[in-house]
Amino acid sequence: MFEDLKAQKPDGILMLMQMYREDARDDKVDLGVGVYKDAAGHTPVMRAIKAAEQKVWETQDSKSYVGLAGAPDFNDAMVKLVLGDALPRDAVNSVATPGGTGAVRQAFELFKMANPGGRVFVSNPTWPNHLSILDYLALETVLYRYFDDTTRGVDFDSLIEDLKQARKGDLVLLHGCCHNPTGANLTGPQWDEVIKVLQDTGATPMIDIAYQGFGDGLEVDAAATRKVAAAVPECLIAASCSKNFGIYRERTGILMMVANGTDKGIAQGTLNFLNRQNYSFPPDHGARLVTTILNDDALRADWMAELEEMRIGMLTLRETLAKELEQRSGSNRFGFIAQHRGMFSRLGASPELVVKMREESGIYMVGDSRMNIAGLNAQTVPVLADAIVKAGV
Ligand code: PLP
Ligand code: TYF
Repeated sequence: MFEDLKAQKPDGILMLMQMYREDARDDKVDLGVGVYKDAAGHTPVMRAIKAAEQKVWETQDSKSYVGLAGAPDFNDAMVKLVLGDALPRDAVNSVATPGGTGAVRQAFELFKMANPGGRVFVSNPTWPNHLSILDYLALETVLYRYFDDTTRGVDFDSLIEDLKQARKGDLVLLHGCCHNPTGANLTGPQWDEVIKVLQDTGATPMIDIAYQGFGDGLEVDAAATRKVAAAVPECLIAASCSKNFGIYRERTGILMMVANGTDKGIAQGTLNFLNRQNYSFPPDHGARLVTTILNDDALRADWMAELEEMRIGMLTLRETLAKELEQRSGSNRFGFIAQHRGMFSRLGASPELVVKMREESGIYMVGDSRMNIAGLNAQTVPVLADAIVKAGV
């Protein structure tokens, strides 16, 4: 039977990683996969994670199963980190998941269980895995306009026009902060307008927040998620610990579900059921490290300080790149790079120019011209600026 299997479409970002590895040039620049890198191009284990690992190693006396929803103290700490005081704790149902992707997958499955005929509105563009998981689950997807190719900002009027087409029973997927792949984000007042549309249409929001702390800071980056969660009767939130704790391979994330008006036992029980069907108990090691950090004042302060160093470093790279491009192009048309937030910026170059920059200058960005800003350093910013101007972007 397996001979009937068809080749699956590979992930373009992971393919690019492979191409980069195979490129023999030593001046090549990796702006591909969304992994934080320091100035030496290394993805470090954060100091607080190292300390938490030591603490867990010294004190953990069992590796027995935890619970289907994951450790309660992990759930509490993460709900607090993401939602702050926006909602009382018992208004939020939650389960630990394998990474943010696990949370996204569980959220879509939950939606499909609750409303098999519902549609999922996703930004155009969005993270490719959103689309491929939706397609795999055979959920109807509706793209809403998001990015303005001219300004490289959010095409807000079109976004609102498209979101008004959603209705009760539809799911509207929003990026909580640091939009992947564009780097263009809604302002506070724009979020208020989106909330108004959600309230008017009755559509259910789902927020994917994978980069809290990478944009304008831990609190500011969570502000929109908190505002949405407090303003609507039902919502889903998928959060990842991969980036802000630097624990990519540990697979640590959480799905939160606000379901006012639904029996709490049924809401939480359904989340637990979905975990049980898909992988039973969620991974605990990364979750234990995160909990150890969030519940220890000194570790938490050190984690926040290192995260802030990373954020400021990326912001500085953005500003330097925008400045270097202004000098070389004699225009401020690249100013959007300093306005974008998070790891990514969509440059707005054609696929042909992306290939040209890769072949001629060894610059590896994703085919849609998404650049991982953390892939740069003081030496490679001018190299990239030269390549962009030389390619005629
Ligand atoms: N959502 C978005 C938008 C992402 O960019 C990522 C990135 O990896 C994730 C979710 C999930 O990440 P992970 O499953 O590694 O936690
Ligand atoms: O968008 C990114 O680069 C990150 C990492 O299949 C990633 O979110 C990329 C591809 C993938 C899983 C994660």
